[in-house]
Amino acid sequence: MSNQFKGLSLSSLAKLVRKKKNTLILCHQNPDPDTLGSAFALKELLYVFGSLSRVACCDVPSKKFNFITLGEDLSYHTLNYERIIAVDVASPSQLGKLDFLAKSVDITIDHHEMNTRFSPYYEDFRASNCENIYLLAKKMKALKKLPKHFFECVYAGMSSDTGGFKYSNVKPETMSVACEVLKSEIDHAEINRIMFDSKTIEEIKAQRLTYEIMKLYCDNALSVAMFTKDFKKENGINDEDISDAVNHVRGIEGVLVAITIKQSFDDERKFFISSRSNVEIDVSSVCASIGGGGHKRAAGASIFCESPEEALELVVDLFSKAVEEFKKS
Ligand SMILES: [Mn+2]
Repeated sequence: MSNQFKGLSLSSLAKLVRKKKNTLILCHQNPDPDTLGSAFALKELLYVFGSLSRVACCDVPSKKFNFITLGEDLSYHTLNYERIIAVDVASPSQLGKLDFLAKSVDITIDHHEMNTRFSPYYEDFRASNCENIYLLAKKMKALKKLPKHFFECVYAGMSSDTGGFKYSNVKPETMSVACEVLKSEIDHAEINRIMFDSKTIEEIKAQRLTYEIMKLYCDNALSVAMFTKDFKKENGINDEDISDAVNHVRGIEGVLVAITIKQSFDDERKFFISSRSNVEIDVSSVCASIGGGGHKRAAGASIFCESPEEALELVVDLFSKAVEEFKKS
């Protein structure tokens, strides 16, 4: 991993962010509440210091997250930005179709341990990147000047990346930040209801289908659901409807690692892999071995294969090894 860029301290980051500049804020592809929350919280923070900004993402976010995006259009427009900041983006490939902007990124603010440091960066391996934005605002003594929307964004990212504060990434310091954020009197229950307890009919249908197509390997310790392009078309489900599928196949007793494989609609040779680990199996290093990355217990990658069968075989082989090694240890 090339280390040509230097890491920034929180105070040097604060100094840079304080400078008044038109800013483009970049989110990662398939945007989740942490990247969106980081972007819109940062936008509010920049506004306090007189900088106008626009948020861009290669994919259209789910309408569910309108409380974060305020319904803004996140498509990229070529404008004269004086600064580009990427948030919750671990590598250029995570920018998807906007990856051509990676070279122009001035600052990356991230929390992924596998960050490739493709620009000058600030990193703190917090449970969510939104905590980094909150701590930046605190460092800049801006908390009292920020609107409720800032705190809603931060809370959404924190709750989303911790699965509602229940994943292993939750540390005492996570709860300390959450405690401070809750003092802003946001409606946290409503945010959680929107993110976790409200599903479209298509998502419910996709959930049922996920259990139907799921296969188990390694004596039921590895669960895999493969969504081919044809299967998705036949059943009228899109990738957004199955964004949570990996968590469904993860929730089966005895499963140590859960995987979903999604064939791309645009390029049938392309397959997106999402993986989750219920134990001390580091799925980010498995994903890194095929060009992906993420967190120890939640990681992803994209691979190219000639057929869904080939993709399935490759993925099952790779993760079976990790599962078997863990069982032996
Ligand atoms: Mn994140």
